[in-house]
Amino acid sequence: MRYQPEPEHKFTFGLWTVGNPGRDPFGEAVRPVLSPVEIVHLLAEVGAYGVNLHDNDLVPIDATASERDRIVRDFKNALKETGLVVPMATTNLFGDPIFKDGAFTSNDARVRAYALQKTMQAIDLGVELGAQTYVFWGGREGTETDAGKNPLDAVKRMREAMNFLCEYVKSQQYDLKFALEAKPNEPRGDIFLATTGHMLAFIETLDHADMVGVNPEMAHEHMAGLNFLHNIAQAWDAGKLFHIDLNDQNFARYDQDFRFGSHNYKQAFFLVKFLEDVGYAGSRHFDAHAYRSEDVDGVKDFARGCMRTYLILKDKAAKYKADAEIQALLKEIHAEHSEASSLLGVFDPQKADTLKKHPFDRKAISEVGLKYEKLDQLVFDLLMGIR
Ligand code: GCO
Ligand code: MN
Ligand code: MN
Repeated sequence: MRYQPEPEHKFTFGLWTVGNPGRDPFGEAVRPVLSPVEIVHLLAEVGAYGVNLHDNDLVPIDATASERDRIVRDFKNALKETGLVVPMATTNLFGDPIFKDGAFTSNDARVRAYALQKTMQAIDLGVELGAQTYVFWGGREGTETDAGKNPLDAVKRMREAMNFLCEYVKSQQYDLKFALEAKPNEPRGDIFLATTGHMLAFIETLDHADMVGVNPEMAHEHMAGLNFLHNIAQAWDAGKLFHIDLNDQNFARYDQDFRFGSHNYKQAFFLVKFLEDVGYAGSRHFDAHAYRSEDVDGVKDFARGCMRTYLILKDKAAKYKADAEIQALLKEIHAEHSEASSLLGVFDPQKADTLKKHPFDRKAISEVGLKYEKLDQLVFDLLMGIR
């Protein structure tokens, strides 16, 4: 069957995504709360490859040691039965009231220490389940007023926590990488390290920068009005695209977490095309949830839709490559001007001298139209199934 998800596509969902019962700040749950075991079976039914989790999506924060062991055992059995894997895990450092003013950036040393303790335990759990990527999303690491918290302290505390946890992973000899996920706001008024670009710069200041990359989320960059593809390209160029959260969202809105491709077809297309072109080999993780209008069947429609859309766009990307008219236009647009390109590249004094004397016909160069209108319309036709 066409557009059928296969394990090789590495489609994953969080327990919290398909498990989202539709609760929001204005209303109660509209769907039953599914157990982790039920969610694993649901994901297997729709054809997902893996399931990711926060510590407390699986083990309640107040569980005793024996409860924990029973829950983890049942969950592992469900994984075994279905063949699903757990490629990524993370810590819930935002749900419990103790984190009301952040975790690693809290002003209270007791909260910061508890956050480290909770994360070390959650890392142990993730590794026990087979995770090789560990995500950090600092949902509560921010402010509503800058009166209470010093942003300079916050960045230093965040660094201290990351350095501590990298050392912890090394001391345990875990095969685990960290992926930092940015979001500009919500649930805090402003969240520190607001975009993927901020995260990339921050990572370079860490003691073990090689262990740490990013987990960019499409909706989060769109909330900030940014071009997701550009940020993904920069992360890829830096060798830091360790994980990705795919979803969708109208620009400049609250965190909508819509089904992948539900809103911005074109951005989603160029993103899929990029991931496939460069050979991104990590999980395609859908961090989204079904509309609040849906029941459990609607949740399955949502999950199938995320994967189907990805595969349709992947197919469109292949068609783009095979389309003679599009390729001819691209060839024209990217035509080599060898006389000029020989003057570019690595500096040498001779080259600089030649370049300084080289005549450029500014008028002739600028008079040529670039045909992007034509190309973009061809892209539209392709996406709409006209070509
Ligand atoms: C959000 C975030 C989260 C994180 C998750 C894993 O906006 O709520 O995207 O879903 O991705 O907590 O870190
Ligand atoms: Mn989100
Ligand atoms: Mn996310």
